[in-house]
Amino acid sequence: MPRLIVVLGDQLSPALASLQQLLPDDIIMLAEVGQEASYVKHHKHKIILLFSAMRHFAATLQQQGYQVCYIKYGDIAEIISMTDAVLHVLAQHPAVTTVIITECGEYRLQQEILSWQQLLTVPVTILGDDRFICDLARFARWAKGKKQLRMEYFYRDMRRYTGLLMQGDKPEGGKWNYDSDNRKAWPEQQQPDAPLSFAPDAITAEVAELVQQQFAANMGRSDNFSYAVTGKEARAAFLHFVKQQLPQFGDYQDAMRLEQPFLQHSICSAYLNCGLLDVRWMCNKVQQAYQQGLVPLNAAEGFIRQLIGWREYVRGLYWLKMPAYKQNNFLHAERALPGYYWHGNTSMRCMQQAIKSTIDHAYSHHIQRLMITGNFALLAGLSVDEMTDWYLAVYADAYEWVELPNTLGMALFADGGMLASKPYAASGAYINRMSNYCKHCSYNVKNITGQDACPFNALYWDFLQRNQQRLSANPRLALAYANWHKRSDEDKAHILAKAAQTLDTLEQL
Ligand code: DLZ
Ligand code: SF4
Repeated sequence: MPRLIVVLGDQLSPALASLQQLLPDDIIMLAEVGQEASYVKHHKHKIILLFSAMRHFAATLQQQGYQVCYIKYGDIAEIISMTDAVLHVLAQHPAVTTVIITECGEYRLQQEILSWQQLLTVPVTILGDDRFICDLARFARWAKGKKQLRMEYFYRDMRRYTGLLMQGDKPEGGKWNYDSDNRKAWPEQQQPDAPLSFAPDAITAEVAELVQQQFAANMGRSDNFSYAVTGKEARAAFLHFVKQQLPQFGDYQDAMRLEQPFLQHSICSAYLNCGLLDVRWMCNKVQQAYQQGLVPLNAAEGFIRQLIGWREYVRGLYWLKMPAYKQNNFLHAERALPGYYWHGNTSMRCMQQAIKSTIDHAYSHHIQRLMITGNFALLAGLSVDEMTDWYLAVYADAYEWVELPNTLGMALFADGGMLASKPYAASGAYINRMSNYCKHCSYNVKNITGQDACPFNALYWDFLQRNQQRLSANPRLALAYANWHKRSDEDKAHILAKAAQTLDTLEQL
């Protein structure tokens, strides 16, 4: 008797729990549906990546002899949601005895899937997603009774649990974390190696055409797509990174450079988050490269921390705290997003660069997301709802489990410090230290007031002043507040007036 195995667009892993149970009679369903493709205005590259990778994944299963029911976008007008798709396939295959699905990545869709238990005439089995190393029960046990859920302690547990970069029960090299080595600015003359890119094949070209027709108004272009769309290609892209970029990944993790959107970053998060790459395989490759003396410890440790520390931690936190987490707005940030978040036309060179790479590649690296577009939103008090929707829409790697804690918690401090120990607020000086943007900007990073002053500067002080009641007790902000209070009343008034004027003319910056 066949069972129906439902595979979602970010579950494209042969080792997926539900596919591990596959029997010869079973039917596998993948569906391109309007609701998933439109719950935010996804970047064109994100939709092309998923639809093309889904079609390739389905074709491989078919070649292996499995029965796959694939619903293409728009082929059956009545199918709008995953629920519609499941009902449609069940009606076509009345012999199906049960529906099997691996737990999904977003609370919104989880609620829909849970409703199937009542809606469908056959039972529904939801399996845990063991593509993550830390299952949700393990995370909940770790979190239980803790006042603060600090990533660093979770990460150490994960190092012990996985044995990655461990010498017995001691961390490799004697320290858990080498981040203090990882803040170098990019050297003036150095040219980064490009990440591996892939010319669209016939399947991708067809999908790109579809996306151009159906999602014309969404961010990005459909004629410059170059992501991997199969597991094989994604593994090649990652191995290229390990060889070419990883050796210097640590050193320049936080660096930013004009017209260089990728630097030493892997650009593999989109592959990992839709299932084309496996986290354990990636970590083992990085560890091997370290053991073979091909990459230094600060690079290997920094990269592995992103995967088994940060990534697993935000996923655990998301499921532990949802749905209430999404309602947080600790700093009462409500201001509308200026238009340049969508088109990138701003004289602020740093913002223009971060948004340009977002438009061109559905990608910008973590420090651009945190310290440029995120920092600006934090300082200007931009709406948490609008910002979280923006991040979810514009990045090819974004699903709510990873996007929400990173945006709402880390970048916007809207959870009041559940995730970050302080707001990542910074003036232009930080951006100037970590990039060459300010040298090519019409604003002057040294000035706080005056016509040409860098907008980040007055906004930074205004942020501290207007949130004084909520933030001044934070010991990690003590120095910043002391510096603010040292200023004369006249000085403060000038700065706050400049910030008010900046906020009034936000759209024109
Ligand atoms: C993001 C996305 C998009 C754009 N389209 C689809 C789709 O048509 N079909 C599908 O199964 N999944 C899609 N996804 C990914 C889902 O939104 C994702 O599985 C959930 O957000 C849970 O992480
Ligand atoms: Fe950004 Fe200010 Fe530097 Fe211009 S001067 S690039 S606005 S930080």
